[in-house]
Amino acid sequence: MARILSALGVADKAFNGGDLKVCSPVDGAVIGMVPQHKTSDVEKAIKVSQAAFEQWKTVPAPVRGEFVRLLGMELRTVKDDLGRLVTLECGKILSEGLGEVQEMIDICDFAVGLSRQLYGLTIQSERPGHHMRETWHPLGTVGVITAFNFPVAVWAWNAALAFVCGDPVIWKPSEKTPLTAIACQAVFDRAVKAFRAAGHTIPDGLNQVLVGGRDVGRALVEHHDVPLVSATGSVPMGRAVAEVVAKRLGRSLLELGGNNAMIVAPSADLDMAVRAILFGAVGTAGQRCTSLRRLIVHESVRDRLLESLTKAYGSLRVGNPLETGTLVGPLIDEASFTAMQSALKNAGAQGGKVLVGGDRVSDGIMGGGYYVRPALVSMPGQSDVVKQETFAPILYVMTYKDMKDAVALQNGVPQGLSSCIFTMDVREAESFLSAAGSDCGIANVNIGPSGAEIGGAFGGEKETGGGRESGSDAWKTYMRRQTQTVNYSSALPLAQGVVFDL
Ligand code: UN1
Repeated sequence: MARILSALGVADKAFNGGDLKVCSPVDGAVIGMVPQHKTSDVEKAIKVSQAAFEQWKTVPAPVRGEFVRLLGMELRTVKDDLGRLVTLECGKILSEGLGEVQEMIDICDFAVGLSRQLYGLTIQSERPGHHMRETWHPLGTVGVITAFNFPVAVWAWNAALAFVCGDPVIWKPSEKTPLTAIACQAVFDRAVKAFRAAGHTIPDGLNQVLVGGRDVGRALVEHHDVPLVSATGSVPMGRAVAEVVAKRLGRSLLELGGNNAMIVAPSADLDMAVRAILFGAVGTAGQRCTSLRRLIVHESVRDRLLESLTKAYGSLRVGNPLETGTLVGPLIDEASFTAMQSALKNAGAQGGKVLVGGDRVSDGIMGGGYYVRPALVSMPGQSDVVKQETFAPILYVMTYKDMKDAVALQNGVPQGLSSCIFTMDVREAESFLSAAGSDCGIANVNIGPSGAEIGGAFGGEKETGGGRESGSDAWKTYMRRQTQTVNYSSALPLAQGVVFDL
């Protein structure tokens, strides 16, 4: 642990001697005692951030992009160590830890290109000798609140865009995963050094990490000098953030819970569906906001699909996420295990039947990790427990007769993040993607609901919060739009033909 942190350039005092105890979900061992910030530090950080903004907003966007290019280069050199640290701190298997760092590199590359493409518009004016345009300007400090399950990539989605858009970032990571955040700050600092060595100017404090609890998060969210708060996490957390930000008429970008479904139609390639279901439902031990939680399968293929799935579930290797061959690592902590057990109990009370899994795994497991066998639960319908997001590997299975009912089930939950259909029927596929189909922010055909690429806008509707991060034109949220009208004539005509002469 100490070796990885020092390889990443993290100073000893950043993870020793503090009062925030960080435990690895892999074996429960204490891997850091991190010093925490106080609410009074928030005000200081915002001051530094504002000063950074004054300078950074005047740097040409392509030069800001050059900084993000260097950040991407630094990330490439630390991919192995940072990926391993992600695994140690949040428990996802190493391949996914590395994948998360790759996602950071990808968004940096995307942002570099974007830095030359923050395009506005020209607009035809109704008045002679006038022209109009729309220009995007830097917005100001972006407060980024992230969850334990994607401890580094979600910061990168926000930060890479914020930096090219001309905005500083103040990052409040999950209290469960501060070490990876501190490591990212060290990587960031090296990119700053390289940028300066190349003769560029960059302000101090363009990115700052605030480690702390709810009070620190709240002070950040409440502050009127944080024009945008981008928050990832649970629905209750997002609701609280949205209320506070709305009260001061700030902008929030929310990426909250998902309750993602797959519809499996009679024509589906079942072998492929099984593979997609496995990655979707048990990958990251069911702790992605995009994890597959509901299977809506046509009654004619239910038995065949469940037979293959039960078999596949039975042979999943649950254990040390650092070992090759492991597909399911630990849950983040005991509370998560308890929540899973209580969801399974509720499912039973609501007529569900556990087909496989759900139990704690202790064979060959080290120390105090909470490892579970992913559960497959057959449900008679979409009862309350199915409508809730339980952040654990539970997959509820329901059946349908008519595609219309399947889509109604898919849409019949409060969350609206990701969705997918397995079918070979182009009518079914296109209907699912149509306005009358999936109501989610993400809708896929013949791939699972998780593991989105960075190029698309990421986020969802309803209780998922409506925000969009990452690719496409998500950058617009990080900038302010200005409509400009220029009169190059010698007259002063008013719009709408209004006459106002002395
Ligand atoms: C999350 O779980 O908060 O689409 C983000 C995915 C990943 C991101 C998940 N690219 O599953």
